[in-house]
Amino acid sequence: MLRVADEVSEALEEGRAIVALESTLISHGLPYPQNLEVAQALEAEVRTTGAVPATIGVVRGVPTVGLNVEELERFATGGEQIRKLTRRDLALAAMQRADGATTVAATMALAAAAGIAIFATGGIGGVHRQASLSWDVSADLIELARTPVLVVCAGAKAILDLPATLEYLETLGVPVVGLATNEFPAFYSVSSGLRLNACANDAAEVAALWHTQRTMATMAAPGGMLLCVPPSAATALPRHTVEEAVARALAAADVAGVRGPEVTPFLLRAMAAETEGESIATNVALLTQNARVAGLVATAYADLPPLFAR
Ligand code: PSU
Ligand code: MN
Repeated sequence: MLRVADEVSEALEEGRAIVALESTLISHGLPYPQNLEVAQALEAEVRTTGAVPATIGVVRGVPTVGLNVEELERFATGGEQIRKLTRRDLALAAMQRADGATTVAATMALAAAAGIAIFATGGIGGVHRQASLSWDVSADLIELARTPVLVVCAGAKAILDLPATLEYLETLGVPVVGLATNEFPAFYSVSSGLRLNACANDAAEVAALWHTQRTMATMAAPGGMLLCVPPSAATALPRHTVEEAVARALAAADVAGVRGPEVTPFLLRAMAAETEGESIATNVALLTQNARVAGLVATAYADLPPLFAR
């Protein structure tokens, strides 16, 4: 039911550091060939910290933790042949032996099933703007509430309603921690104006906090945690540039009548067009940074005493 790459299962057995990576951003979040380059660069970045990368997806129906080189290439070039799978889609894809890229929600579920506790992505899904009309709230948020995985991200994607996303995470009991910041980053931009109530100064402090949460799992905190890393100032985009592009991207989505799982990939493509590719450069830079941070946290976490249920 679950295929774990040899390198990953050896690292699991030996209690070494592992970082899960998702595949939706490869198949549906970035254009080819940047997506393939990024997929490989993220794995390389994790390795520089001494941790083992495990890119997750569903290969011909088999949930796979640690895609190999050929599979990464197929996921990067497959376009619409590769489904976008969130948690609800996993069983159907398995039964139909389909290829599918996993979202943050589905990647968390499969990482936890394999015993991996740390995961890096770009921006999580969240509460969409106008969600009070569309009810479009990403399954990523609910997954954070119930699955014990630390997700390293640059906040929620800027196309979303960020204040509502933060409120909803609070409702769900998910800790949102800033890395050396007290502010929720805005994915393409450093600043959102939204305050966080928890800040960790470095990777060791994040690992200690995450380890503490895991030891308290049965009494108070069964789910995950969000670590927010602001994009580097050198590659971040100004907020007003992003907001203008988001407004035009949302208008285009409205005209095109896009709904459901298509909304996020459509908006990301529209953002790239509106910013003449700048949003892609920012997205790639923050992904790389998050992979490195997750690797550092994972190596610090691996040095802490093992838990009963890791
Ligand atoms: N981060 C990126 N690019 C992406 C995504 C995240 O930098 O494409 C993906 C993630 O897989 C996330 C998904 O789970 O977008 C959210 O989709 P939705 O809004 O349909 O839940
Ligand atoms: Mn959605």
